[in-house]
Amino acid sequence: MRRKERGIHNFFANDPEAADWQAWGRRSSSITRRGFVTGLSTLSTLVGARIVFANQMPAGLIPAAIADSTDEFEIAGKEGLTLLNDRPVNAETPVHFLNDQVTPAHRLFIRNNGIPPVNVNADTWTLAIEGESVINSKTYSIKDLQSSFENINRQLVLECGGNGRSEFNPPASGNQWTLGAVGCPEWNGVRLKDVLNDCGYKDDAVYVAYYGLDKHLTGVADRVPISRGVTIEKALDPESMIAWGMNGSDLHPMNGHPLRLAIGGWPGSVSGKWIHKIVIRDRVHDGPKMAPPSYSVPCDPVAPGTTVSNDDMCIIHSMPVKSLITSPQSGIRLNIDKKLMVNGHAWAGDLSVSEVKVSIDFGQTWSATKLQQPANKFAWQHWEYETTLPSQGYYEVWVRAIDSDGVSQPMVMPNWNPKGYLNNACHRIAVYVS
Ligand SMILES: Nc1nc2c(c(=O)[nH]1)N[C@H]1C(S)=C(S)[C@@H](COP(=O)(O)O)O[C@H]1N2
Ligand SMILES: [Mo]
Repeated sequence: MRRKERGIHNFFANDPEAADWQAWGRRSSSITRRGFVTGLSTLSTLVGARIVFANQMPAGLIPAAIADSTDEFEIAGKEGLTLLNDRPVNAETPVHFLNDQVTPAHRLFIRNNGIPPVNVNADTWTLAIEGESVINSKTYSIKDLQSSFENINRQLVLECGGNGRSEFNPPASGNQWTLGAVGCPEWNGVRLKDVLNDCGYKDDAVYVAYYGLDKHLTGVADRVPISRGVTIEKALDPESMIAWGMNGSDLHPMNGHPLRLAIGGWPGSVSGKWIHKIVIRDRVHDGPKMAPPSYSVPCDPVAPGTTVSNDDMCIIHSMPVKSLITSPQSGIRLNIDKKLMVNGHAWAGDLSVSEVKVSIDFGQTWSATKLQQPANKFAWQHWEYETTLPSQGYYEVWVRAIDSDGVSQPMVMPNWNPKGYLNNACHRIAVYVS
């Protein structure tokens, strides 16, 4: 088990040299490993204000505002998330905090490839529709979008393609997501399709892609951190959205405020944040992190550890079937006379979930759970199960979802791939009965 706790003391104790630069801008040569890269602006976020005399602060000083805390790092409005990296900011949600049927904004993971824009003004923000295959290029303000097109609200699963990466062996580099780079909030916005139709597109349109206003980590002005897209068919799906809100409020700054794409069922990376331009392409989009090996897996399965050439990699479309036990929290202690209530969610990319099963005997027998229909297409589905455990001792509850094509989650690691995507192995929790 990897420790996920990254308290400030821990951070300074483990690598004071790195911590020093990360906190105060004194760069040492040892800062290339994966880990915490806390810029001064992040430290300001942590203390909750700009540090006025920052350049006077002694090297290695832990700000008093957070020195007493044994908490993990926290991002305003995202309390309880586990920070994996803070330059760029990447944070995942502990599974038991995903128990809400509709994920609240403060429980939604953050996956940034670059530095989010600051001083965002939603009133002056614009979205341009361009590209080789557009008929009439147009630019919309957010108010234009709100008043010109039908406003819709949809619960759509957003899951990073690399969710579950930490389990792959040999390990894959990248954010070591465990289970919590997923959520299903309600998005508020308009259909991407309606906007594309308003501009018109030629017969040769094959891809629709986004550009956001986040900056590249190198700071190079016109270098784009990520620009991905989906096939025209997926873009025209009536559930694919341009969203300005989440659960009836503005988007959180880390989740794309003031405007983003919300495209259910495909890797989260296609749901561009802080979008200012959408391009209708006559070819597969060629933005940064679009082509293999990014968000791609071997077209045919390979043995773990195999080197795969980019030509043999295929861009991920639909995500695979998956499920979580969001209650109880793993490690729960139960009285022998008490019923065990288990519940969670299941989702299946472009498909729906037809069955969710639970095992309390390491997969020898499986019982059906009560499974609900999704609130709308591409929303996750809630399931629940009640049982009594036969005697005192240690148990594991395993959950397994089966999609509408009859394909099940695997018990063990699915197809190993060089970048560690699409881990949909079954989730399990520990239960002690006494
Ligand atoms: N502009 C922009 N859009 C982006 C990203 C990004 O770094 N920049 N990250 C992508 C990735 S990889 C994922 S998984 C989702 C994460 O969305 P969230 O941070 O709102 O959870 O946003 C996608 N959209
Ligand atoms: Mo992602």
